[in-house]
Amino acid sequence: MADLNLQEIHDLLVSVAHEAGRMIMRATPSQLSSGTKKNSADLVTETDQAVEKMVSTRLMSSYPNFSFIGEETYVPGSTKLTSAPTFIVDPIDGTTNFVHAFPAFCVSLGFAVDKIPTIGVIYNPFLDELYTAIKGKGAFLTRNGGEKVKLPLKSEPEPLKDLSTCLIGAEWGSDRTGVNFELKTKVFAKLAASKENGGAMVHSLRCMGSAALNLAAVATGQQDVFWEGGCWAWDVAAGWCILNEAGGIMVSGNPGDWKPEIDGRKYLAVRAAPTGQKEIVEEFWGVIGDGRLEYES
Ligand code: LIP
Repeated sequence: MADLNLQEIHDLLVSVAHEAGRMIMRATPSQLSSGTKKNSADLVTETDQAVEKMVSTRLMSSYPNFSFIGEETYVPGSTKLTSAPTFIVDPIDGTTNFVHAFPAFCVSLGFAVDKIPTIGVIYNPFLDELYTAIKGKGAFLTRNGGEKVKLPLKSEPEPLKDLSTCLIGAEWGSDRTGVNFELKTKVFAKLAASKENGGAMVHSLRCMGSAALNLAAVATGQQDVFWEGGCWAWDVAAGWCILNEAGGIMVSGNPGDWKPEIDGRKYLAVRAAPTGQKEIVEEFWGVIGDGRLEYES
C-alpha cells in the first residue's frame, strides 16, 4: 500500500462520482424504464449499466493494473475479491428508490487493498450529498458543494446505552423466501416490540433501500445501527471505510464474528460512541438468538 497515492485515487473517485451523479439525474424520472434481475424486487435500469460502463472505463484507464468489481458486470462464481487493489462499485445503490424517484439513491465507489476498505466515496446526486473517506484520514460529508464537515456530525457522540435508545436501519432486501426471510421478520418484530411483549422497543426501524446510504447514516450518527443480510460487497465497501473513519464499527450480521469479510453479505454497523458499541453488538446478536442468516459469498 506504501506506494499507492490514496489521495489521488480518492480525488479521481470524487470526480467520477460527480459525473455519475449527472448521468443519474439526467435520467430521473422521465426517461426511466426498469427491468428485473432475479425477481420482481431486484431491479436494474439502463442507467445502472451506463453509469457502471462510464465508471469502469474512467477508473481502469487511470489504473489498468487494479482489479474492478461492479454490480452490473459481476459474474457469480468467477468474480472474486482478492488482496489486489480493487475498485468495488455500485453504479446506483438504491435502484428501487431511483425507479420510484424516492430520493435515497447514490453511486457507491469503494477501493480495497488487502481486502480492507481503504477509500470510500458515496454520492447522492438528488440531495447533492457527498460522503468521503480515506483510511487513516477521517470521514467527511460535503452538502450542496459547500462546506466539508467531519463525521460523525456530533463532535462528541453520546454513549450508546441499549437498543431501546436506538434508531435502526434494516432492509428486507430482494430475497423474500426461506430461512433468511423468516429470520428478518422475527428480528424486525423483536426489535420493534414493547418490553412487555418481549421486544427491545427500539426508537424505530428505517428501511432506506440503500446499504451504502444506511452506512453513511450510521457514520453521520443519524442512525445508531444498521443490520442487513443479502447485500453485496459493492453495496458496503465504500460505506464501510466511511463508517470506520467516522469511529463506527462493522461486525457480522450473524452472532459471534467480530471481523467480517467485505464480501461476507451479512453486516451489522454501529455508530461512533465513547462507550457501548460492544454492548449494542451483543444485545443485537442476542435478538438474533439461535437464528443465522444464510447467504453465500
Ligand atoms: C440494494 C441494497 C439494499 C438492499 C436491496 C438492494 P441495489 O442494492 O443496497 O440494501 O436491501 O435489496 O440490493 O440493488 O439498489 O444496488
